[in-house]
Amino acid sequence: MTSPISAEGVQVLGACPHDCPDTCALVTTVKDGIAVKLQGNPAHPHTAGVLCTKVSRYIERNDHPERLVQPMRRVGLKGSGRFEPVSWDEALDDIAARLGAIARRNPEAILPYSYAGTMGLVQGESMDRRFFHKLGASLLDRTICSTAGGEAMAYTLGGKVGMRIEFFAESKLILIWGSNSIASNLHFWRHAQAARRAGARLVCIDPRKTETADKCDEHVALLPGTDGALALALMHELIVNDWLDHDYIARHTLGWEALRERALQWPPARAAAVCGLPEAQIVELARAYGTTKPAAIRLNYGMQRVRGGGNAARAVACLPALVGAWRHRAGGVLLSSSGLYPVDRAALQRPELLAGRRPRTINMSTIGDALTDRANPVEAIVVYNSNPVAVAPDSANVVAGFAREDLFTVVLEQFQTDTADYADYLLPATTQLEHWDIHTSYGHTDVLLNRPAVAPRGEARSNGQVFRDLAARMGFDEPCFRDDDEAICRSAFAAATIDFELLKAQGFASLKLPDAPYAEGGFPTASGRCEFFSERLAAQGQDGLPDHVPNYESFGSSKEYPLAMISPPARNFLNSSFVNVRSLRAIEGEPLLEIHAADAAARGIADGATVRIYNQRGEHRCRAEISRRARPGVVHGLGIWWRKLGLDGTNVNQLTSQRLTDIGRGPTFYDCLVEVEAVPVATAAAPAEVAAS
Ligand SMILES: Nc1nc2c(c(=O)[nH]1)N[C@H]1C(S)=C(S)[C@@H](COP(=O)(O)OP(=O)(O)OC[C@H]3O[C@@H](n4cnc5c(=O)[nH]c(N)nc54)[C@H](O)[C@@H]3O)O[C@H]1N2
Ligand SMILES: Nc1nc2c(c(=O)[nH]1)N[C@H]1C(S)=C(S)[C@@H](COP(=O)(O)OP(=O)(O)OC[C@H]3O[C@@H](n4cnc5c(=O)[nH]c(N)nc54)[C@H](O)[C@@H]3O)O[C@H]1N2
Ligand code: SF4
Ligand SMILES: [Mo]
Repeated sequence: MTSPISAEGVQVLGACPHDCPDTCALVTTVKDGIAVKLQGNPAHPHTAGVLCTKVSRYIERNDHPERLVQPMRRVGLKGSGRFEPVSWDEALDDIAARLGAIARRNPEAILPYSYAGTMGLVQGESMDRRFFHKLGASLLDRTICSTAGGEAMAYTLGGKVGMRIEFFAESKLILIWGSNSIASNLHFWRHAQAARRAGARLVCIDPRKTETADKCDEHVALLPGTDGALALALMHELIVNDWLDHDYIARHTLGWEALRERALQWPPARAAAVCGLPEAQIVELARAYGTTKPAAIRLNYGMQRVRGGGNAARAVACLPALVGAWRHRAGGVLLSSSGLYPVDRAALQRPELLAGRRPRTINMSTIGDALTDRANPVEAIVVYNSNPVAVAPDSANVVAGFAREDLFTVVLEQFQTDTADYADYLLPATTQLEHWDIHTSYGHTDVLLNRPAVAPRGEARSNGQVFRDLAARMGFDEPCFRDDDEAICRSAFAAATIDFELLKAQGFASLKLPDAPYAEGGFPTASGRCEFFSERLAAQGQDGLPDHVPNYESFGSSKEYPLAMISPPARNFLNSSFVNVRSLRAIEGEPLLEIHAADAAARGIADGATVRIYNQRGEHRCRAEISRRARPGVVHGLGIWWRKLGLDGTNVNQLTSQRLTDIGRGPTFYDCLVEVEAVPVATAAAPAEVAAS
C-alpha cells in the first residue's frame, strides 16, 4: 500500500491530470476522508516538490460548491443550462436506448468528442474508446492541440521524440521557441535557470513579450506564423559561415543538398522582412546557434497554430542535425517526449471491437462544420474531458451546431461549462482525487500512477465507470467491458517495460533511455536519419522540404483587418479549466486584449477601455490593456475564458477560423486578423456578474 500515516493524515500518491508537459507527481494528505493538503511529491525528481499556482489550488477546485454532484436532464431550451436532477439508472437507461436506436440505423451518426481534460490513459483513452469502437461510432481525429507539430516531428525525426528535459540544464544556449515556459512548462524553466546560472544564454522566440521573455537574455519578437522563415534564415547563415557539422550531416541526415539549396534562398534580409525583425538580430542569433555548443531548442506548440505550423516545426527540427547538436546530451530539440513511451494502446482501446468496420473520421478542430453539416449529420455527440463550445475555433458555428434541437448531447463533466449548458444529459464526473489513472508525460519521461485519495463527491462517477455502465446496458458482453479502472492501469504497459510494483510503491517509474539518443544517428524514421527531405510528404503531393508557408491571414494582407491576433494561454488557467476557481480568476481578472500603445493611440483606445474586436467571423468585447507585452501590429487575447463569463457571452474563439494547418490537420488559432475599436462608454456592458467561485 502507499501511504505513510502521519498525525496530519494519510498521504496518497497521485499525478496531475492536466494537459501540461510537466505531469507532476502529487501527494494528497487525507484526514477523516477529506483532502486537507495537496503538494508536489518531493521524491519525484521532475516535480521536486513544487506545483504551479493552478494545481496548488486543486482542492479548492475539487471541493468547489459548483461541482456537479448528480446526473441531470435538460428542461430548458438547448443552451439555456437549465436541468432537473435524475437518477443514474434513469439517465443511463435513456442514453443507452437513444444511442442504441441511432446505432441500429447508422452508428456513424454518433460522435465521441474528447480531449485532454485529463491526460490519464484510463479516464481518457480506454473504456471510452472500447465503447465507441464496439458501437461503430464515428472516429474523432484529435487535432485540437498538437498534430501539426507532432506530425512534423514524426516526418523529420521519426516521432514525438527528442532531448531529455533534464539535460537542458547543461546547455550553453537555449532557444525557447514558441513557449511561455514560466506559465506553461514551469519545471522546464527550472532547468533553463540552472543552465543560465552556469553561463548559458537564453533566447525567447515569441511575438509576445511574455513573462518568460522578460527573464531571457534576448527576445526575438517575430510576427505570428513566420517561424519557418526565421529557421530557414538561420540555416542560410549556418551554411554561408560554414558552422556545419559535415560529418554528422553526411552520416545521419537525408536530403542535405536539397535543403541547402532551399535555405540559400533565405538570406537574413528576406526573413527579416517577413518576420518583422531587424536583420542584425537574425544574423546574431545564427552566429550564437552556430558557434555555441551544446545548443538546445525547447520548441512548444505555440508556434504551430498557424497555416504553416507543420513546415515551421519541420524547419526548426532540422537545425540540431546541421550543427551536430545531437552529439551531446544537452543538445538537440524537444517538442514532446510522448512518443518515447511504449504504451500498449491496442490493449487499452481494443480496435478489434471495430470488427472490420471503418467508420468515418471527424476532425475535432472543425466540429462547427461537422455539427452544422446537414448532408452527413451527427445525430448524437458524447463530450467528455473537453469543453468544445469554449475551446474550438469559430464559435459561431460551434454554438450553432450544439444548439441544434435535433442533436442528442451527453456531457460528462465536473462543472457546468459552456458546453455543459448544451447537454441533454449532464453526468457528474469524478476528479483526479477520486479515481484511478496512469499517466505518461509530454515533457519528461516517467510513468505516474494516480490513486484515488477521497470518495467521489455526491454521485460523481469516473468516465471509465460511465462507459462500463453504458456498455452493460447496451449488452456488450466482451470481457474487456468488465475491466475495472485499476486493471486498466495495469494493462497500459507491457510488464517488461514498466515495473508496476515500483510504480505502486513510489508513484512514478522512469523509462530506461539513453542520455543522448541520437548522438550516433539512429532516428526512428524509415531511413534511420533525420529527414530534411521527406519522401512520405512528397508522396502526398506536399513539399518534401520544409519551407515558409505564409499565414492564411498574414500580417499586412488586409486593410480591413490590420491587426494579427494571437490567443495564448493565461498563466493561471489551463485552457478553459480553472476559469471558475475564484482565487485563480481573481489573479487573471477578466478577459483582456493586450495592445501596443501605438496601435491603441491610432484607434483612440485608452488603457482599460472596453473594446470591440471583430473580423469576418464575428466580434468579441473585452477590456483593452495597453501593454509593453505587445509588439506593434499584434494583439493578444489571453485565453481561454468561459464564454458565459465574458462581457457579451463570447470569448476569443468567436474570431478564430476553422482553417487547418499544412501538416497534421490542426487548428490555426493564431492565424487570425482582426480590427479593434473602442466601444462608446454608454454601450459598454458592465462585467458579467458571476455566481459563486
Ligand atoms: N498555465 C498554463 N499552462 C499550460 C496551458 C495553459 O492553458 N495554461 N496549456 C497547456 C497546453 S494545452 C499546451 S498544448 C501546452 C503548450 O502550450 P502552448 O499553447 O504552446 O503554450 P505556451 O507555452 O504558453 O506557448 C505559447 C506561446 O507561443 C507564442 N506564439 C504564438 N504564436 C506564435 C508564433 O507564430 N510563433 C512563435 N514563435 N510563438 C508564438 C505565444 O505568444 C505564447 O507565448 O501548455 C500547457 N500548459
Ligand atoms: N483561442 C484559443 N483556443 C484554444 C487554444 C488557444 O491557445 N487559443 N488552445 C487549444 C489547445 S492547445 C487545447 S489542448 C484545447 C484544450 O481544450 P480542452 O481539451 O477542451 O481543455 P479544457 O478547456 O481544459 O477542458 C477540459 C474539460 O475537461 C473536464 N475534465 C477534466 N477531467 C475530467 C474527467 O476526469 N472526466 C470528465 N468527464 N471531464 C473532465 C474539465 O472540467 C474541463 O472542463 O484548446 C484549444 N483552444
Ligand atoms: S499543471 Fe503542470 S505544472 Fe501544474 S501541477 Fe500540473 S503538471 Fe505540474
Ligand atoms: Mo494543448
